[in-house]
Amino acid sequence: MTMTKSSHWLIVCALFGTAACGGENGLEIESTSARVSTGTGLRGEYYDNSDLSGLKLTRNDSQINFDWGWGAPDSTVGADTFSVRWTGQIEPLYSQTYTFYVTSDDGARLWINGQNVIDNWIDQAARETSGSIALSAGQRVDIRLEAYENGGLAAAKLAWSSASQPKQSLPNRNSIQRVLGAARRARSFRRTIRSH
Ligand SMILES: [Ca+2]
Repeated sequence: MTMTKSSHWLIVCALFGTAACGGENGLEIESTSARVSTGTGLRGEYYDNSDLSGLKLTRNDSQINFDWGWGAPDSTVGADTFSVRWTGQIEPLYSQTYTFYVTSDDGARLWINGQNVIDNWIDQAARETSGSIALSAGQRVDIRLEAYENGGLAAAKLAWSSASQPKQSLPNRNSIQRVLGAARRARSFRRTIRSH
């Protein structure tokens, strides 16, 4: 991928709040070759009941890629009846139709930019569902994912893809690290130029 001054990369900003984008909870790097902005993940609210009631825990999740098995996400919620709401923002790299994939056990539902793209709020074994929405490059939109567990095994995973973006977990820490590395190299290169 060729980085240009106008390039944008995935932005995931926990809604602690939107100020996390470039704020003290986020990280923003400007360089001559790339604009990189990353947050700290999505805010996860963990509820002790399967209907998003009984809030027990709020934490930042850097990636939604959970396979809880027979267990619970935290000791404060029951292993067989809990639910989670994740909120934050994403910034796509391309002006394209994006497909979002949610694997959940049991049910889940997903909103992107206020639009309900996945509605699968049913008891089930782990299964992947998907939904699509057109997004604009560099335009941050809200994301909200809700999932619940109602007995047996439990899992919640989130990924996205577009015509130009292979399917990847969301947020994708590897991508962020790769771009941060490129930005640091660009800064180093600039210093090298100045010193000669
Ligand atoms: Ca289950």
